[in-house]
Amino acid sequence: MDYKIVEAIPEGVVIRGVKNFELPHIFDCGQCFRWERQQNGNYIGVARGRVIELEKQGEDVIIYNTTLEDFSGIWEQYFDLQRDYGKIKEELSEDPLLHKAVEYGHGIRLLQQDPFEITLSFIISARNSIPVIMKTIKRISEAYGKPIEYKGNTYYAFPTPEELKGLGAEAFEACGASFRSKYLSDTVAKVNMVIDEIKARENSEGQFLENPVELQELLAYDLNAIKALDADACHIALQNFSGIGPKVADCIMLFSMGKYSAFPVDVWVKRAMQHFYLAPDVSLPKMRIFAREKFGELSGFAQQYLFYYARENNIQV
Ligand code: 8HG
Repeated sequence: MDYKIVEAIPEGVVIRGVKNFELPHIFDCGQCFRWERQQNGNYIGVARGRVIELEKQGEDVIIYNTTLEDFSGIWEQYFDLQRDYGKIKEELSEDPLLHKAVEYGHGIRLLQQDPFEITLSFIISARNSIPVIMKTIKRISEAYGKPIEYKGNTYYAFPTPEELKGLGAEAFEACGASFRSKYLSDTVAKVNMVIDEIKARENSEGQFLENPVELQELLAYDLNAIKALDADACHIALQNFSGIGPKVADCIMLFSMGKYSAFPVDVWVKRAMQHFYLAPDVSLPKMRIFAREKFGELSGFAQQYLFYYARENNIQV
């Protein structure tokens, strides 16, 4: 556990005695797209249908615009505060090469984000840059998500599957998703198919178990069922959606499904691996296998320290 206590204050909550928690490391390390740095160094973000603002003061982290109830129901888990990142960093730092990247991003934590939002977000990430990914997600949210007022500004929640139901590719094209638009409308349709089917079956008791083949097909696109699979099965299942290859599947399972053995290899991680460990001609799948054998259940954490280090330092090979 990486904090001591949490207390209510009039503006929100304050988490005291927080360790391994640096706002720029967490929000600028590539895992999330809906957090914006403010001039005073605070970050305002939209997550789980809410807007919150974070400020770090010494060993305390203040969350504005929230309650103790939401802290224990949402934010404690979202910020992965139960985990001891000191222990993870200690283990990873045994490797002298990784030590440098861990030191650099010492306040990184992996957020536990929403699977539907992250699935669409990382479909958008394919062959894209982070500022453009952020802009596209913002436009989709503005067009279809619920408005939320905070400090005189309007923010927009990421839309639910129901709010996106029936949209064709052109709707996502209008938000800037370009060639990924078809993948988005396809994925939204499949997720809604599952939701509708589960609802229908709940209404007609008993039928649920009578059609096992159909049920299997259905579960193939059920993000909750996919999240419950083991890491390798999860990685395969996510690639049933269109627009999801090995790299995007790794990001989705790492950032929203708690699969910490995932090791997404994008251009930055590739450069970092080449810089620290490998010859330049190793293929991406081989790099993934090498890293997962080396870092095991901590692969996802190692990947995040490497990604942040490589991107912030603009390392070239
Ligand atoms: O956290 C990330 N890890 C990896 N490996 N790749 C990422 C992360 N975040 C992120 O946006 N990407 C992808 O990297 C998206 C995009 O293709 C590229 C931007 O540098």
